[in-house]
Amino acid sequence: MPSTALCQRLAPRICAAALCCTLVSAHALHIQLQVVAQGLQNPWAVAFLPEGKFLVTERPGRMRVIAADGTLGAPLQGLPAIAAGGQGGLLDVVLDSDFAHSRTVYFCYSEPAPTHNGTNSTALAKAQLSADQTRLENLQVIFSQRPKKASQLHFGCRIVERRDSTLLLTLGERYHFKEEAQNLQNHLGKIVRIHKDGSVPKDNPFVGRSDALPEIWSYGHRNPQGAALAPDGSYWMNEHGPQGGDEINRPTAGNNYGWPVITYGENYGGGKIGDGKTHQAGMAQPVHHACTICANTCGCPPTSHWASAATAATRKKPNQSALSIGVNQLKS
Ligand SMILES: [Ca+2]
Repeated sequence: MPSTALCQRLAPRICAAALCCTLVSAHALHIQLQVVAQGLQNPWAVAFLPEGKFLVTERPGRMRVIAADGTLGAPLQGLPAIAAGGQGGLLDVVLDSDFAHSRTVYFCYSEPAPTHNGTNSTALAKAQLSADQTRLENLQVIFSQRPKKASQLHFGCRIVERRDSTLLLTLGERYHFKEEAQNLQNHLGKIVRIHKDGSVPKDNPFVGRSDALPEIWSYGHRNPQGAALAPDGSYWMNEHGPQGGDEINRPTAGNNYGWPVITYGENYGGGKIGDGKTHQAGMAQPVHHACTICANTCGCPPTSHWASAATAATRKKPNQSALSIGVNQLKS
């Protein structure tokens, strides 16, 4: 495993790749990387369609169907307005568990304020992929992070459907507003749980509290950009921490994951964050923390039966145009 000192010397992306490789080798994963498509700009997420096709987002605001042989489809019609810039744009996409019948997809993105005042926030939308796979139909925005902020940073934006058919969406604290991750009256630095129609599940942890928003599932997050269900149905995520403090967490209902009060990292360029604490009563420790953990499925915990996890391995490389898919076949 790369040492902390080595990580601090290397560019984050290089270190991320090294850590991914190390995690893979340490747990006897067998990864075969294969370039399946080229000509994409900032590919950010991939969902696996029937017949070997791929549904891929590009951060500048495009979603495409890619054929099994790598042929790029034209950008789908029907997307909402997207505030592309910095870290923002069209980000995650997932298929509904009933996609085979409903053709429903969920995607999240940086949503501009309707007043065009330069602010934005993460939003989650649902739509149906048309039968000819050329457009999105019946678009509905089912969640918008509040408040909107004038920032191009820390959108979070990973969608996971739980086995109870609710959706979990990760939300960043927008970088300049890190203290708000502890404020239960907004959506900054939170994970929210909603029904597929956008309504709030009655068993969410803060339902009925006047001092908290009922959508919130967990809080105290920085920029959570990786999330997945483990084979046992438990929810795991990883989040970009400050320098040297990326985390893997297993968020459960109502828990506080500490940012920015506790952290293992420091400010970029040096200097402690807050009081420099790593522990505090009432705040959960990460399952794992490291200098750099890439925010995709290769950063998720190894388990005994990841049947066919895949990762868009290029999503953090701004100039990369190819989509590489790694399929692991875990033996341990
Ligand atoms: Ca934490």
